[in-house]
Amino acid sequence: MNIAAIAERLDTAMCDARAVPQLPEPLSLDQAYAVQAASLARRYARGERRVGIKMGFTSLAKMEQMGISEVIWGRLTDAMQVTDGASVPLDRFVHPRIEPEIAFLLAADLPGDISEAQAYAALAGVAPALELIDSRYENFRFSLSDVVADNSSSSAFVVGPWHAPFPDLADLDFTMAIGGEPKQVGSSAAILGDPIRSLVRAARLAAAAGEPLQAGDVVMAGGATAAEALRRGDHVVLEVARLGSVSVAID
Ligand code: OOG
Ligand code: MG
Repeated sequence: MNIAAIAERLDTAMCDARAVPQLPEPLSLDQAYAVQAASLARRYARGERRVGIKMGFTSLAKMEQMGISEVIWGRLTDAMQVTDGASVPLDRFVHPRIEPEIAFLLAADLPGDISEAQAYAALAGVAPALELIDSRYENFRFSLSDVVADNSSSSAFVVGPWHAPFPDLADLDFTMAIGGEPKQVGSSAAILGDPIRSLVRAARLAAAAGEPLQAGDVVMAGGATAAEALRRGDHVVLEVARLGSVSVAID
């Protein structure tokens, strides 16, 4: 199967919310990112706009849950963004999960090689954020190249109120509750020791792919804890110390 055919298969699985088998032949990582780019090109052709990127497997909790220990990234489009506090229909997804994250809003374009201080200096805002991931593969099982080809399970994301950046994001307590019950608790320290490091990595990966991060982009730093499966009727609230909260409901 060629790159375009695999991209079409994964894009159709996403549009129809119907799972497909894992890829029959293992792709190289470069081929997997080429599939991702080709499947995003299909979305852009339908009128969607790239608004940023998401990082994946930036915490041990996520690596252990999915059995993958390499940092990956995916593209975010405007159609994936859900308004804070809104509801999303469950049938838009195959088998969605939710995870607590931090989002960055960029005030400046970023080259590929930046320091943590440069990353902080480029921030327009920081926010608590929820990522709704959804694998297009049966049983949410995949290899590294499978998940990269599938836009790193990107599906939807919710960003809370933007907070003015402050230069110490390394140890903020996270509590993600579903139906009022705390389901995952953790700290921003779980994200590479300090989530700003995820932005440094994001800048490098995006630039290496020929799509450097730009002013106005949103970067999702990656799940700080394991993800939780979503069910119809769930109301999910994430509270992050000093940043406030963000929520979403599943219809
Ligand atoms: C892959 C996406 C990982 C994260 O925050 O670590 C990710 C997956 O778990 O399906 O989004
Ligand atoms: Mg994530």
